[in-house]
Amino acid sequence: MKKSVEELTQIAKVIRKDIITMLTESASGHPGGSLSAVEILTALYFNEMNVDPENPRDLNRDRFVLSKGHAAPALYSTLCRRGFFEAKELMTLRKINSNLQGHPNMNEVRGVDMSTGSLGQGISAAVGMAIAGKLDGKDYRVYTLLGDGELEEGQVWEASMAAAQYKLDNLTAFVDHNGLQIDGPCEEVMSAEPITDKFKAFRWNVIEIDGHNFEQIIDAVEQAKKTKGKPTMVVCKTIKGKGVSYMENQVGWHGSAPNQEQCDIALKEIGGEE
Ligand SMILES: Cc1ncc(C[n+]2csc(CCOP(=O)(O)OP(=O)(O)O)c2C)c(N)n1
Repeated sequence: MKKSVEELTQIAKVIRKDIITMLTESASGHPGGSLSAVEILTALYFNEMNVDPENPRDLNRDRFVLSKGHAAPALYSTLCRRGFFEAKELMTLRKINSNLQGHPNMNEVRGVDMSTGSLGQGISAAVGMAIAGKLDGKDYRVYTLLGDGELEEGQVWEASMAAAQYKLDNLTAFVDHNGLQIDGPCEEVMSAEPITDKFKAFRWNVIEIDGHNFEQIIDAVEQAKKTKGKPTMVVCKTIKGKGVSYMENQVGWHGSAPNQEQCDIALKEIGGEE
């Protein structure tokens, strides 16, 4: 699927509105880090990735691992709008007996390639999938999305060393570099800076972009495909809570849901078609 930038922009609005309405309905969840990741997910699923909603376990499909699993609402909406399941299911987020639990479950949700939620583990699974692709002689690509707070996990750096060691040029990772984590700015809690230099030192190809700019995301993905012998890390400058003025850059919106009044304001601000 190759949607134009105009089409991607419209889809991103739908996904942002889904995130807000899902969280309002569930009265819990993570809006800030879901909203910062919307363009990255939209570009992957609606422009780049080879996936088939009719055959979600196709052995030759591209894989995506949401390593920052708490951004599940963004992934659920993206999969839903890409055709993996019906929109009415979104409103079951975090309810008892729903498939759409607070963090993604690969055994229950069509299109989810890895169960995540424990930060640091997703990239490690993605490395395993990329190694498997090489061993099986397949040409699928593996994508994974990490948070910048998540980079504080030692396991991320073990996975990164392994990815370089095994020359995983079929692996493209993104850091959602919104500068905030659960308790405050990453700089104050536990700085992973300089992120770009660290991944370069770990022998990755590293690209820095604006994570809300579709042209730059698509271009980075293409550059990654052309890079042979090493994995690519795309460090995406983003805004936590992007698209909702009262949530932007606010630590307090990491893990709290809007009420109905706040929901109405957010939906109006995001705009787009009804
Ligand atoms: C191993 C582990 N430790 C702690 C948590 C709790 N936790 C959930 S989100 C979060 C902060 C993550 O920050 P970041 O990766 O920057 O995510 P974003 O700001 O993009 O939402 C933490 C500590 C977790 N999910 N897993």
